[in-house]
Amino acid sequence: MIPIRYSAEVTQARNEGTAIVALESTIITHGMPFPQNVETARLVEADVRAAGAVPATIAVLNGTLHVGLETGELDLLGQAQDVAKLSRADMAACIATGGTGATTVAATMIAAHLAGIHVFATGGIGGVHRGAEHSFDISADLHELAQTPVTVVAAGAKAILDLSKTYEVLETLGVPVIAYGQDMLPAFWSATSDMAAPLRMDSAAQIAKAQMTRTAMGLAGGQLVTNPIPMADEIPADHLQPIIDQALAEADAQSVSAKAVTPFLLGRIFELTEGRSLTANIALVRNNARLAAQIAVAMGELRAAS
Ligand code: PSU
Ligand code: MN
Repeated sequence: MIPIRYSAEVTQARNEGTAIVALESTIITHGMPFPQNVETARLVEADVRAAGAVPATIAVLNGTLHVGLETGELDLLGQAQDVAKLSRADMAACIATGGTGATTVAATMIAAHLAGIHVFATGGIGGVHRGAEHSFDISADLHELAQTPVTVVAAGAKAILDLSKTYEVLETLGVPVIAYGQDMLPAFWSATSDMAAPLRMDSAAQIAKAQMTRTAMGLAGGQLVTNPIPMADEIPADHLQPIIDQALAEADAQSVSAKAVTPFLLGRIFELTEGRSLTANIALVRNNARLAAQIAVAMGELRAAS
């Protein structure tokens, strides 16, 4: 009885057993400016297809949960004003009241799981904000990773966050954090950080097998795959640090709180880097889409072989 609509492409993939990769929509409505948001969403979908899987961009449109957006729907969402930012707490209410909302990492995981999709690509997950000991601002994305069986490919947690507290919470919640192809955790716009990754894997097949093993063992939850931004596109951490500090100070001075924090910080960092943060963000999401597609294809092959 959930009003759910699959795009034509996703319907066909479900019928034929083609690998599917979920994509979120908050990055479109709240994470990037128009028109780069729509252009990026299209490129990311094309990257998934080029790697042999089918993209399913997820959003709630007029009370219907959409799994896969048709061209016109993506255009509308990318330009719409006052779209809600949906997480676990408010997705059902949005559907029930006929609203329109973009899905965060947490809400996209829930929708993906409902649709039988096991892999999801985004830019960066939410996490523990700096100063969380005062604000208690910890993204619902972390708890979602602990309970919903979807592998999330991201370039790490966003570097605006308190990264060490974010990874401590993930460890406490029992979420596997896997760095792809390197020993250190990436830091969103930067390919590396000073933190060693809890786990390292070097192939999509290993990552696929790890998620399937978790599920077979009856362990709830997904995995976070942290995929470093390609070196050519990264912004070195020491260049970004003063800019992030300035954006954080401005958010504090203007009492920005709750759901508005992350969009405010991303927007200010875009302005302060004169667009460089957006170029990097686009490169890392596309890179994540390619890896997610490989993982989804590998899961399909493992399932067929078992
Ligand atoms: N990745 C990006 N840009 C974004 C996001 C992810 O490159 O804007 C979004 C995701 O939807 C994520 C959300 O779930 O930011 C985190 O918001 P919050 O910190 O309010 O939980
Ligand atoms: Mn928050």
